[in-house]
Amino acid sequence: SSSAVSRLNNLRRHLDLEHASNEAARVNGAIYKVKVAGEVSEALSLGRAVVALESTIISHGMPYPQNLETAKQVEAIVRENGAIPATVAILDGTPCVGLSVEELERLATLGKKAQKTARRDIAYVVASGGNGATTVSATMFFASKVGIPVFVTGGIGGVHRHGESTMDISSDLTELGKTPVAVICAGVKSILDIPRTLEYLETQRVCVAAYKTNEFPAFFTESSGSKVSCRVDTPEDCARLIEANIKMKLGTGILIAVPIPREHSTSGHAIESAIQKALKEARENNITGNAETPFLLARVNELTGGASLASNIALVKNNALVGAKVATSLAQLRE
Ligand code: PSU
Ligand code: MN
Repeated sequence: SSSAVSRLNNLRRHLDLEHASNEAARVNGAIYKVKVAGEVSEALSLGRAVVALESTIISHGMPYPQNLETAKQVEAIVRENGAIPATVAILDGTPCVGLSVEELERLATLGKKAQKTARRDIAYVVASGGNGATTVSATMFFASKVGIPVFVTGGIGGVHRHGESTMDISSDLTELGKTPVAVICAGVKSILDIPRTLEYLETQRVCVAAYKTNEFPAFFTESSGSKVSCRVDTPEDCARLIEANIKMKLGTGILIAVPIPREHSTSGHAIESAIQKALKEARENNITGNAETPFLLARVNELTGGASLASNIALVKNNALVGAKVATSLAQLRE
């Protein structure tokens, strides 16, 4: 049957990958290869649904112990909805796709002692045998490498406010321009410049879809005032979009923006004043580069008395629910 043929093809692709990574990776006696968890590799070889998850949100995006609790709950939601979770991180220099509970605990307790690992940082963390928590750009790289087309997170990086002069533009956006993985998020935080982020994504040729809305969401709130050109209303719509992108070999990523459920959104005014204050503090204390996003996230949380963290946790869980359904729809479509 056609489904048996497609399973066989999946298996073949999978074996090729393992083979290629073993061959190509031997340099100076060290084996530079990606460690794929058993259940993840099995699901991939059988063409079953897998959802990739990032780890900077654990180490730098949330405080302990909420980070660990959330990471475990997100994995549980993915499973309850028919997919296998694959959290990505670099542990002792080895890139891992799919972590055990002990490994999640290790990352959560390391917190900011883990290295925030964007795409540019991968070689250094691997070469120095370090512990790296992967951002959206690095997670996309590994998801694509092992053949996971769906990836769930909270929010992605973007063009920072005043990015037109500082040139602080997250490599998440360029990675979306060159890696065919669908990233499911709640939009972009208003610590960033949302209209410029959308302009930059267009330049990078990225399809930006909004889920059950025509407007791009702003992470803590449903609306940003910016419209998108693509609307999706069901997991099946998302799966067809992802499949079209793969079949057409466009090579670019897809951003699927799911608005925060209304009952969990934090009042726009409270957030905006906290963001203004945090941005001013960042400027006064000269906090720039890859330290800026973690600083702003932590300060906005403190200034809103934990309200922003509660919203953040709720929206990540909602994204995990949608992402798992998208991954299962996609697996069905490809049978
Ligand atoms: N936005 C959030 N939470 C996060 C991040 C962004 O609401 O944890 C993390 C993600 O890992 C994202 C990274 O990929 O920050 C972007 O960092 P930068 O702005 O330095 O590129
Ligand atoms: Mn940056």
